[in-house]
Amino acid sequence: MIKSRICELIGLQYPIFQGGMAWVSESKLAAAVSNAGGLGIISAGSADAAYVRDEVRKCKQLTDKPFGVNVMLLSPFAAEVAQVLADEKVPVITTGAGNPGKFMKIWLEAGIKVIPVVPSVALAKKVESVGAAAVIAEGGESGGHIGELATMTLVPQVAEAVNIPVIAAGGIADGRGMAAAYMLGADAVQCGTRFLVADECRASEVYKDKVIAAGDIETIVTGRKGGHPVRAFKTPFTRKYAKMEQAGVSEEELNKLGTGALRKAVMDGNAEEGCFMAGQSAGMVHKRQSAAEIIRDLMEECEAILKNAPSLVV
Ligand code: TUI
Repeated sequence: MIKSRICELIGLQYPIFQGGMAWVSESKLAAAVSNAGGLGIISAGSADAAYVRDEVRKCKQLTDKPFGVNVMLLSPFAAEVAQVLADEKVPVITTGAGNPGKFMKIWLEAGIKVIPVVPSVALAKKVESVGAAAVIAEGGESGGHIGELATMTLVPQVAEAVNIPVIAAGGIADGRGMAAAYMLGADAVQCGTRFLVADECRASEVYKDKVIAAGDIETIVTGRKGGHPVRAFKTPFTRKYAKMEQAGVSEEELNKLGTGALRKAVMDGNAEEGCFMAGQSAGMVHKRQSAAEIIRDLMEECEAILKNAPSLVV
């Protein structure tokens, strides 16, 4: 058993969050993770309020355990999704790609535990001061939209700066990373890439095969120039995007190329035009498993490492 304040706070068996991945994390995956004792998270991504309400209701049918919804704050539908989540009184909301300040009031009034992703100490302190229940400190090893710092440096600095629990994310895909996160001051971990290959995950076969086949230097970051850096697998899409970026192509052109590219990867398995977002930990993901098996393996590995740790000190 690993004790964690986050388990008591949310009512979880295990201190493991499944990252909210746009297009990927739907109710089926989230419910499977929650039923296995972790925190399953539905991604609202850029979807509208009707889709999100439907997914939340499906998840409530599939599990009686706590689950969360991730709100991507750059979404044009963020405000209407925020209201639906307050109406539905979802147990947990995580946020990404921005400061959730303007939605805190309606979420807290609905009794929701709000757990923002923070890329810096400054935002961690700010959201703590307005009522966040915990923060997810996500380093740049992660997939998708990323911040500046790495997990190794971000987690201890955030843990020192706030009193609320810290969930470490970015580069964590096995029990070794989970044990390390504890040493850095985290109370739990969030994994995205490892859950991409879960049996219950809807990602296309092509997407899952890419994760399993990935080596250590298989990802690239594009979009730094436009201020929205995104980590994804090196594919024809990212190579083209990177070239256009280097050539100084306008934001508008780049956005045109990027629109729909994640959907093409997740839903169609389009290896040519798809944007396959994934973290650096893809190189550590070797097999397909159920969500319950992933959680069991993470816990067993982490516990074995932590139990053995005293032997390192003589
Ligand atoms: O959000 C993510 N990962 C994502 S979002 C996404 S969809 C997207 N696609 C293209 C461009 C942009 C987004 C795919 N993957 N992770 C959490 C995360 N949040 N990473 C970084 C941040 C972040 C960045 C700045 C959070 C807050 C923030 O605040 C800035 C401020 O206002 O202080």
